[in-house]
Amino acid sequence: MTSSVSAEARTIRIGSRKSQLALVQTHWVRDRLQESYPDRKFEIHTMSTQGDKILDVALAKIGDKGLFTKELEVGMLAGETDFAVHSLKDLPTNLPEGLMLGCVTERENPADALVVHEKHKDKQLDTLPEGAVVGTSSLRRLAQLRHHYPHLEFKDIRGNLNTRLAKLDEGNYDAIILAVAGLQRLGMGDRVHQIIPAEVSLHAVGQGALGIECREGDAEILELLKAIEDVATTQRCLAERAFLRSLEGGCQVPIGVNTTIEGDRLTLTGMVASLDGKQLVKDSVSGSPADAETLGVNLANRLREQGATEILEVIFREIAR
Ligand code: DPM
Repeated sequence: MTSSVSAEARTIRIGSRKSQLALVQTHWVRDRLQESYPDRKFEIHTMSTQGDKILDVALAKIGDKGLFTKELEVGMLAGETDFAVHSLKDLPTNLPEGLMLGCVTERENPADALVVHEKHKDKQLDTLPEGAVVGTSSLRRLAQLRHHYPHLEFKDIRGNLNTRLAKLDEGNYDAIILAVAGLQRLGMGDRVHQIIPAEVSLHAVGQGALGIECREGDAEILELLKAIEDVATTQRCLAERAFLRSLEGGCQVPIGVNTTIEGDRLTLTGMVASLDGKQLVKDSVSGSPADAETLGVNLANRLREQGATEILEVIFREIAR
């Protein structure tokens, strides 16, 4: 027995997807932790997830049960990694037994962005011509944009950000919709042509924030993660996730949210829409940030009273077809 063995802290192993965006995010987390704990060793382990492999099928059809997270979760449960870094919006609201949301980091702009083909550089969503083809695979973006702009056409688009931008630039689409946060993190913020206002498109639950998933009750990891936690973002995202969980909507249904914290008041706005955008129910609740999850559940109940259950039932049937 040498004393140096017990004195040396173990290396922390971080699970990440291999995509460019995932790696930028994971390096950001690693660098912040390294700054806070200069004496600890952090190591990144990359893995491919199902979502990285299936690129030709509409997202909504392949379901959402951990499409981008499952392989990372298996790694943690097997003890190969200690925590995983996700785009919070890709992390299901119900996690596998034995895992938990360890922390949520500071949020980038959570809004959606309109990115246009060069020929439309003087246009905005309002002024795109009749029949202009807008690329998105998000049913949430589709439903809300159809609701506000019934004269536009919508076409599925998959692939990573660079692939999508290339498809746009080649002229296959007049415009595409992407998260502002993803473009900014990849240093492509200049491609954001218009930040789509919340009145037009409510963002996805957790959009723009990173969620760190770890083993339940792993005290050492939970303590380390405190260094990168953002309390306000956490409260907002807990409200958003409770809302989505309560509606039993996965991340691939037309459910959108917006949250603000002003003083000691958290306001959560949420909406559920039909795929054709013709039915759209929307409401808001406010209360103490300490009651974030209750606020989410209350808003879900309100929307159910306004017809959200029926709208979602029709969508689940359509997706299953
Ligand atoms: C989820 C959706 C999309 C991603 C659905 C939605 C967009 C799919 C698409 C749940 N995950 O938003 O309604 O447009 O085909 C994803 C992106 C980011 C995380 C890319 C994006 C980066 C932004 C972030 C894909 N996941 O939305 O443009 O960290 O929030």
